[in-house]
Amino acid sequence: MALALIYIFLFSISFTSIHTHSHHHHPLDPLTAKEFNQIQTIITKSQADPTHNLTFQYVGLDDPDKQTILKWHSLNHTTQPPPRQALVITRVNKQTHETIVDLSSHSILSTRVYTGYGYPLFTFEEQIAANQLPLKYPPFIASVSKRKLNLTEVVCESFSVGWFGEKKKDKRELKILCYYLDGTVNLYVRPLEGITVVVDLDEMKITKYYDRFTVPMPKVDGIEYQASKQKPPYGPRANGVMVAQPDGPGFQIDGHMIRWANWNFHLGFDIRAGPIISLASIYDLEKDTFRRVLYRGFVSEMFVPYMDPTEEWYYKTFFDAGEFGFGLSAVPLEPMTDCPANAVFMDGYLAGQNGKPFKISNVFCIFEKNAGDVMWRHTETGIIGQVIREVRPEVSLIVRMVSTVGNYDYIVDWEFKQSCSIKVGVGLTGVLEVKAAPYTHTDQIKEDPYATLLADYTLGPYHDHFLTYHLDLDVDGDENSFVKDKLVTKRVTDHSSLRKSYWTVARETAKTESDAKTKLGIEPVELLVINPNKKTKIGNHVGYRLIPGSLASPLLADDDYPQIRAEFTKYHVWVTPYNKSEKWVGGEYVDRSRGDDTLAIWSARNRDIENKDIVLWYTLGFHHVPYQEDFPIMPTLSGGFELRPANFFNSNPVLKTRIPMVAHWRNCTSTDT
Ligand SMILES: *[C@@H]1O[C@H](CO)[C@@H](O)[C@H](O)[C@H]1NC(C)=O
Ligand SMILES: *[C@@H]1O[C@H](CO)[C@@H](O)[C@H](O)[C@H]1NC(C)=O
Ligand SMILES: *[C@@H]1O[C@H](CO)[C@@H](O)[C@H](O)[C@H]1NC(C)=O
Ligand SMILES: *[C@@H]1O[C@H](CO)[C@@H](O)[C@H](O)[C@H]1NC(C)=O
Ligand SMILES: *[C@@H]1O[C@H](CO)[C@@H](O)[C@H](O)[C@H]1NC(C)=O
Ligand SMILES: [Cu+2]
Repeated sequence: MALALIYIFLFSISFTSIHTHSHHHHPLDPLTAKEFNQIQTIITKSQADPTHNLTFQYVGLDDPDKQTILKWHSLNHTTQPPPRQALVITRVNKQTHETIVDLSSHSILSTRVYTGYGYPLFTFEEQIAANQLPLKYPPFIASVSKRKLNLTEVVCESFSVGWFGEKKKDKRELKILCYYLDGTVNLYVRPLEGITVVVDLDEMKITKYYDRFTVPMPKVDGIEYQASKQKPPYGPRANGVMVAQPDGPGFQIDGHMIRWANWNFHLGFDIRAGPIISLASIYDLEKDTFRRVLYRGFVSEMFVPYMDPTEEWYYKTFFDAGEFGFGLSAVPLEPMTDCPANAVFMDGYLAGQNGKPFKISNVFCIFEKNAGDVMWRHTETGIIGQVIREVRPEVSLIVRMVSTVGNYDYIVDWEFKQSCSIKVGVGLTGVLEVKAAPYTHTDQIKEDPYATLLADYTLGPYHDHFLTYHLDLDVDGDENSFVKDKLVTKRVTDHSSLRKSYWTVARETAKTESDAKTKLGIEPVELLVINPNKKTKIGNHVGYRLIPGSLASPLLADDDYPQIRAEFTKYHVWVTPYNKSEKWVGGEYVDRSRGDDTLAIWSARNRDIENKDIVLWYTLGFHHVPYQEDFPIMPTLSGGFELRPANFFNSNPVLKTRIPMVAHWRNCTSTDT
């Protein structure tokens, strides 16, 4: 649920953003401000009827074909890059238009009207406009008076409405919920419960209004989170720690290419996905070459269903990437708090509803993390007269973005390690979406509240967060296979051992998509993407391993409407053959979608995936039962997963990793006597 407040942040001033220049665009670079302007002009000029209102719902790079990119990449970027093209999704005259614009020839390559059930992302501007409507709507004003509240202290926010079995094509709608400030900025914890406002976005007017009941407004005390507003007694204060890299960062950024330690990758930005990691390769010291690992990785969708089936809450089943934009909801990162002192920042650009470019300052931060962890160690005391100790501190590279989708803040980290793992992390923090209720003690609750009582008049409804990642692994080339190494118990039956049992590894190679669908946490299994055409010197297939984390399976019934739309959460892992148009697991158009364009549908074709260019889809999740300590602000709840080399190298790259250099305090040492 994107909100007006974020809009203000968007204008904040950039701090230490790096402005790197390279002569050529990388073909995967996100669209620039100049390109957004160019697209806006081309699309506006092409309008058949200029009296029709035109809104830009999505503008992003239409990435070139993978083989074209790979060829260009393998020729060391010496050839002409493929032409820059953009995908533009607009709404004109109540229709969704999909246009491909070629930026080198300034022309429209193709255009079509999408007539399916779903709708594109919401723009900020239409949400802001919709949020203002109740404040001028007489029945709403009457509801506010009836509750003896002050209209000037009311703010409203937008929520997507989902799909619940309607047969006729739905309208583009939002539900608007309103909150009461009156002495707080923590608006989400003070809802005007009982009121539902439905806005038709094409007409931009209220089409339905219900005020079904009144409950007490949650209290204003105890919900303040701003440090400046806290009153004594205070909690403990930690001593400061200095993070400094006086010799500068150990990575290089050239445009959007990032080079650090043994890693090399491209970092893109998209309003739907947020960060996109491309062409991640690792330098193999022994082979003296970069070897490919991950062609592309990004958050494809985030599904957040709430478990309260009542009239005011049942529809809350959000698809944050496809409806609100994970990147569109990104907020500028603050130096020293969101990211450490040694971080560098990158800005992001997007198109506003009018198509004009818009900057999000500091949308990414990039830093070397040296947090006192150990990469590896050993103390050897087994040799008489000697103690051998070797330790390598863990230093890794982090790329971070924070997406604040209304009340929730998601901290998205991509971490690159010198051990050649990629760790993907997500942190959930921010403010719970709460429900006002007439309770001040659990003893008063007689029926299932679908929630935890968090404070007076405040329930925290149960819900889930599922994040599905698109992971196009290209392990040492694009032809890969997905294998499951099952750990199986064997009985010793021939008395050859005093043992009665042991476990061993039974490899299964997924031949088709249905072989690959995996529910984890039931049987022990190692999941790998291997290159069946490449072996290490000693004969193992080179591979990368998925170490799953934050496992959660959907608990909704398969035939429940939100679950039909989110069927991609049914398995933790899916594998599909690479297909450029299969990017968004919930479908290209997610708002009001009906599940007819999801990963589950694509995968039902049961295509061959053995020794093919394949894409791994991993869903991590959290079942969230709120606790009192999640209120009025939620300490970060973290999860993630790891992609770790598995027989990828002939010799372990960590052996050659050196202890970090000693930092030089040049200016201090000279005066320090
Ligand atoms: C265009 O938008 C304006 C402002 O929202 C509205 O007054 C007008 O009716 C719209 N025009 C059409 C053709 O939809
Ligand atoms: C690209 O660069 C690498 C390393 O510098 C070199 O080995 C390779 O031959 C180059 N390839 C081409 C096509 O120039
Ligand atoms: C309503 O709030 C405004 C400021 O937000 C304040 O100026 C006004 O006095 C309030 N009115 C009442 C009746 O409390
Ligand atoms: C790629 O995927 C789309 C959507 O699932 C499908 O319509 C199309 O036929 C696929 N293309 C190929 C070459 O399989
Ligand atoms: C050292 O001091 C000089 C002059 O004050 C300054 O320009 C320079 O940036 C400083 N170097 C470091 C590493 O702080
Ligand atoms: Cu939650």
